[in-house]
Amino acid sequence: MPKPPTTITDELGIALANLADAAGAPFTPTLRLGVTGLSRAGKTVFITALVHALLAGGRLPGLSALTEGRFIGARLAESPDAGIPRFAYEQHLKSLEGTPPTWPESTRRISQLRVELRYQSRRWSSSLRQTSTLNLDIVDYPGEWLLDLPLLSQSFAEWSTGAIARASLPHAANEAAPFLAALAATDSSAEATDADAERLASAFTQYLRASREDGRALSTLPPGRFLLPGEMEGSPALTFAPLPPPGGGVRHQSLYAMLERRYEAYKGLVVRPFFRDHFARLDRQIVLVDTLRALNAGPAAVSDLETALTEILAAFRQGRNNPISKLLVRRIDRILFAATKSDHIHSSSHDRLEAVMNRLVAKAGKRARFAGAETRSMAIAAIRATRESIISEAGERHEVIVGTPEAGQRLEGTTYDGRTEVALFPGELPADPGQLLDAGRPVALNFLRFAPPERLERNAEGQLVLPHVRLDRALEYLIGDRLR
Ligand SMILES: Nc1nc2c(ncn2[C@@H]2O[C@H](COP(=O)(O)OP(=O)(O)OP(=O)(O)O)[C@@H](O)[C@H]2O)c(=O)[nH]1
Ligand SMILES: [Mg+2]
Repeated sequence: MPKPPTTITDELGIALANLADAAGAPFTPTLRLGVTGLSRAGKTVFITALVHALLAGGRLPGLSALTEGRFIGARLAESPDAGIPRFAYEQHLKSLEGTPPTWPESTRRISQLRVELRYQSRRWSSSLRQTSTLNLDIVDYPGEWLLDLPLLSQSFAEWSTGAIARASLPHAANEAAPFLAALAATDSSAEATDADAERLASAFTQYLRASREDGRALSTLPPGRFLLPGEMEGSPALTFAPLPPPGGGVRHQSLYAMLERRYEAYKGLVVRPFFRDHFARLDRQIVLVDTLRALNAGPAAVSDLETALTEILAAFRQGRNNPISKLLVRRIDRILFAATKSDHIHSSSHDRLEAVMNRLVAKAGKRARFAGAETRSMAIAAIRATRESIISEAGERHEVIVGTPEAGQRLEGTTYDGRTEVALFPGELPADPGQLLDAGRPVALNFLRFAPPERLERNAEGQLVLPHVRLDRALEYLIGDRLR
């Protein structure tokens, strides 16, 4: 039985925060949307595109409040938490609209945005319709930090055993070798020294960094702050590494005991507050998964992604709410599993992409549904960077996508310069998603990263329209019922 991720004090804090939320906004319902996704999954782009579509009246035919003519409009509202930086919406949008357009930078700190949505409720007959308001709160954070959530229910010994076992797997041999060598040269029951701790922590960080390179695309390696330390860089809470538990008792002065204390400090100072303040108070969740990047890297990366998602999602509170639980514990009652960047493949393959997504989150989804939450899988692209076309070659028709690969992207000996448009046949996703986890039946796939779309259309008010794939349907699933 895994330990709960929170202590009783945390629970009290969470309940008080929920009560304060309720008391602070007695007349305006608030929906906290959790945008969950590993590093580079597409969280920042998704939030920017979603907010832009709401503010600028983007093309959202799947959003019923809009098609029924009940959606009045949206505006950015004052943030409810004075201590959290504001999501740099304008800056992210500016980079997407620039010449040439660029994707927003990878996120380095937490930020939040509140969007106020105004609509006419369906509950009233049209002559009596009143304007209602829903506050939509969205938090953005570096994906690396998400990897830490499973640590909350693991002791140092448990985490160490798991981390060393995975570093010893054959597919990790290259990147883990220096760390394993440093570990072999260490006596964990010897007197603790800072020099030893620093040496091990630095070898471990190198290993984490190497596993995250594109070709490997491994996902499950906490601690997240080792790669993005921020102002905590060099502090003891960030200077530890997994150690094999020593035989016999653990002496207080030993290296093992010191690293164990630091591991617990990391959890107490970094992970628990992050979880308590942001993840324990969500109403709805979209889980963004860059399925295609993992597929590109092969079966080891796919199975790694599956493990990471299952472990991370186990840390969330999912289930049905009743009026009391809504006030105190607050549960996530609806989860959308979204395969992102689906514009990297032709829409005729989107069904298969959704099947792959379903397979990756099968365990996590089952657990959530068992607890009473609703789930759905969807292939989406927050911003569509490609168009579709058909190429005939030697009598065969291929469904291709056309776009501009980002500068430096390579395929079959060609390195792209970021300006040349190409038609690409990325390969076919297998009908049986199980094949993607099977090293014996390799699937040849070629996905490239594309630059954001250029020459965008403008709507009647002169605002840019960002093309997307099913962003509207994702939005309808996540908030549609709250705009009724
Ligand atoms: N084609 C396409 N590419 C996308 C889309 N969304 C994200 N990307 C690509 O994925 C990259 C990462 O997207 P981000 O939104 O920054 O990812 P993130 O989850 O915020 O990543 P971190 O901040 O590092 O955790 C972008 O730079 C784009 O290259 C999309 O809808 N379509
Ligand atoms: Mg980001």
